[in-house]
Amino acid sequence: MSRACSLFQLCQNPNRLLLRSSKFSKGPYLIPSARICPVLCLSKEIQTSAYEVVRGSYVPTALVKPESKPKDKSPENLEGVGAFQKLPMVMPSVDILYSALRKAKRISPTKGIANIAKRERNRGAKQLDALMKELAVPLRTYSENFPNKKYLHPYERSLIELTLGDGNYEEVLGKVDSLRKKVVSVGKEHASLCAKSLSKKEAEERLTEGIKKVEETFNRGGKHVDDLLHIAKTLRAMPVVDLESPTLCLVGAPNVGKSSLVRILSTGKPEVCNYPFTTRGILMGHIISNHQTFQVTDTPGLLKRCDEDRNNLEKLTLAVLSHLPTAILYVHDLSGQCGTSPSDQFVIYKEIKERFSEHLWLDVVSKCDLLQKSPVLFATDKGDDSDLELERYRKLGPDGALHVSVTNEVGLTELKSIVHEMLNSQMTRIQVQEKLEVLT
Ligand SMILES: Nc1nc2c(ncn2[C@@H]2O[C@H](COP(=O)(O)OP(=O)(O)OP(=O)(O)O)[C@@H](O)[C@H]2O)c(=O)[nH]1
Ligand SMILES: [Mg+2]
Repeated sequence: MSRACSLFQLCQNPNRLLLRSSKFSKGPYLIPSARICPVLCLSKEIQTSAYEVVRGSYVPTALVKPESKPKDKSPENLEGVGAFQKLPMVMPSVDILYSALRKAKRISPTKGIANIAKRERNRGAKQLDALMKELAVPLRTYSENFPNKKYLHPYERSLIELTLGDGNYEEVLGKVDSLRKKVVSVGKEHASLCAKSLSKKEAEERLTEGIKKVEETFNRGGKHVDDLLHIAKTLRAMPVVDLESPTLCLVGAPNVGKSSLVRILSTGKPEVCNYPFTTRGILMGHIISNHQTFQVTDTPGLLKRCDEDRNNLEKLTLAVLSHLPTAILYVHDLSGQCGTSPSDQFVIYKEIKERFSEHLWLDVVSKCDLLQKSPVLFATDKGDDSDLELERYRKLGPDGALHVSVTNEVGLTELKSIVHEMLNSQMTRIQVQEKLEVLT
């Protein structure tokens, strides 16, 4: 028995399906009733644009309203972030189909039709029309309420591209919209056929056939709705950034101890492990001090390579630095433990410092408990001894860098105090920027 067919039959006995689909009845799939209301309101607009009751019969009308184009939704505030928290809740495709079938089966023929054949074709056309509408309305809501990527804040645009893959977001939305169009077209075609039936038997057969075809059409594209559900869940889980709160961003090569410091400095509890790229996304923690809230962002590590060769994790780090007004805490590990030699870290550091020179900046040398004898030389470190700046870097890190150890709790009080000062300066910068924006 096909999935489509079984769903149709289960509509006669909904309890069976409820048991099977009970995994969707809890957790992230649960749609709050407040969110359902707009869908129900919209449904009237889509319903029966191509059919109307004429002298007790349900027949196609020539007055088919042209389909209004889905709105190219631009958010009210182009500069803001937070679009992911406003994404519509997407229902699993199987739930949309089941709910649509159940509602369609409840539709009765228009009252007062005495002729049995007329009554049956009226019922059939109305049920097919309702089925089509119940499937199309949620899909239309998704197409209209998932924001167009081009109107998002550049940071959120980068998150979409780097976490979902370039073009994937638009592709899935496009497929959901073409599924809607197919369902509408097949639904209308079969409702129209049903409305032309000459006998009760023929109307019943056409109704069964129509439902089967609409179900098959929907099932063929149901995967795209489920993909969209997955996308919405992924994006909603992204950390929420407040552009008006000062933010500290920890940057450095992989495995240098960034996450360990985020755990010390903020409420954030990122995973800490002794291998590169433990941190695989942007993580957010907070510092709450004197009624002020600051944000702390942990980022994936950066390797010594050109931008074209960078992986999406490294690109996420660069996106944070490029698009968010952050102060930078740059972490250097000169102990040899992290896997990137001090010489390579020096190259990465110089590049990032030059690129983001306008950011407030603090250099920290981590793991100083391991630095009894500096510099720690290891096989991969091919430093050029004639470069004095590099020599100094390999011994002590950049000029003025603060040496800390999470393990031995060295330098942490001083670090917290400098970070606090830096975030206060960042706050002043944000306020000045806001004033300038008001004036221009
Ligand atoms: N000895 C010593 N080890 C440390 C110190 N800080 C961190 N580590 C260790 O260094 C390793 C890497 O630490 P993480 O904080 O995960 O480093 P990361 O920079 O966030 O790593 P990625 O997320 O992979 O880029 C872990 O095994 C930590 O326990 C320290 O002060 N001293
Ligand atoms: Mg980390």
